[in-house]
Amino acid sequence: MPATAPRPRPLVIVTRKLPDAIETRMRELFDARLNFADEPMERAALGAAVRECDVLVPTVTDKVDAALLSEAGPRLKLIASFGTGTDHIDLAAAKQRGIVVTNTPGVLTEDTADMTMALILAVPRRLAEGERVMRNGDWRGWSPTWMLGHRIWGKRLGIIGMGRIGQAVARRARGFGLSIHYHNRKRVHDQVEQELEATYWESLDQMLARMDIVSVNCPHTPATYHLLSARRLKLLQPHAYLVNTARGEVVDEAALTRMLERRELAGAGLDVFEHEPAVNPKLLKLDNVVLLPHMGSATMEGRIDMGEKVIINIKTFVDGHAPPDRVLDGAA
Ligand code: 8YV
Repeated sequence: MPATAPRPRPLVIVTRKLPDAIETRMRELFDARLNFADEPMERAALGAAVRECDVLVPTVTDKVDAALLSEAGPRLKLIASFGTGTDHIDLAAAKQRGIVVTNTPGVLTEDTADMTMALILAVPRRLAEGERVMRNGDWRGWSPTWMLGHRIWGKRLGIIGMGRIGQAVARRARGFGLSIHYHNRKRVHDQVEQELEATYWESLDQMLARMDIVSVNCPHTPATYHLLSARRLKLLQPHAYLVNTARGEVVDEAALTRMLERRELAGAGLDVFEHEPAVNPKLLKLDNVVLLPHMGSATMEGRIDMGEKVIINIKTFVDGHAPPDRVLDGAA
C-alpha cells in the first residue's frame, strides 16, 4: 500500500504583527506567513493573500469587504479574525462563499472594561487636563477653586449594550458608587439585573435624557450605525459625559464634536473614532475630551489570549472540526 501523503500544512496569512509567542506557535503549527513590518497590508497585498491562502487572520485595520472576498481563491475557507468585533468583515459575502468566520470573544472583556472605567473617571475628574498642566510647567500651586471636576459617586451611568463588556463595566462602576442603567436589544437575565442592581430602559431615548454618564459598549452593526445620532445626542443633558470604547461608527462623530464645542455636552472620553486612524481635528482642540488611540484591549496578556484563541480556531478547523468561536459557520 502506498504511504498516505502527509497533509500539507495550511497556508495561514496573518495581516499584522502579533506577539512573538503567538507568531512562534503559528509557525510551529502552520505554514504561517507573518507581517513583521507592523503596518497594515496594502489592498493589493490583501488581494494577493486571499487568492492564495487557506486561512486569513485579519484585524480591525483590514477591510475584508465583498470586493476583496470576490478575489478569494478556492482554498480560502476560514477567516480567523484577531479581535472580537467583526464589522471590518462583510459577513454576508463570506457566507455566500462558504467561508467560516471566527473571532476572539471573552478574552478582552476585562481589559476593555478597565479602559472604559478609566475614561469614566478621567473625563469628569479632568485627569488629562491636569496632566497637561504639569507637563507644560503651568502649575502655580494648589487652589480651592481651580481644576474642579465633577463627582462620580452617586451619579447615574447608562450603558448602551449590556453584553460581556457592558456587564464588566457595570461591575466596576458599582464600586465607584454609580447607579447602573442600561439599554440593550434584549433585557438581560433577572439574576444579572439583580446582581448589578441595574435598571433596564427599553427606550434608549428616555434613558439618554436621564443619565449623567453614558458608556457605549455595543458592537457596530448595520442596526447600531449612528445609534447615537445628532437627534439622540441632543437628548443628553448638558452636564452629561459620553464614553465610547466600542466603535466610532456607533456615534455621529461630527454631531458629537459640534455639541462638545458648544458645551451642549460636558465632555467625552473616546477610544474609538468613526474614521480611524483619522480623528476629527476639532476634537483635538477641545479640553473637555480625553482621546485614546483604540487601546481598550491593548494589554500584553490580552493580545496573547487573543492570539491563542485564533490558533485554537484555526487548528480545530484544519483538523476537521467546528472551531469554537464561529461568527459564521460557512454554510451558505
Ligand atoms: C481589538 C477591538 O484590538 O476586538 C475588538 O473588537 O476593538 C480591539 O480591541 C481589535 O479589534 C483587533 O483586531
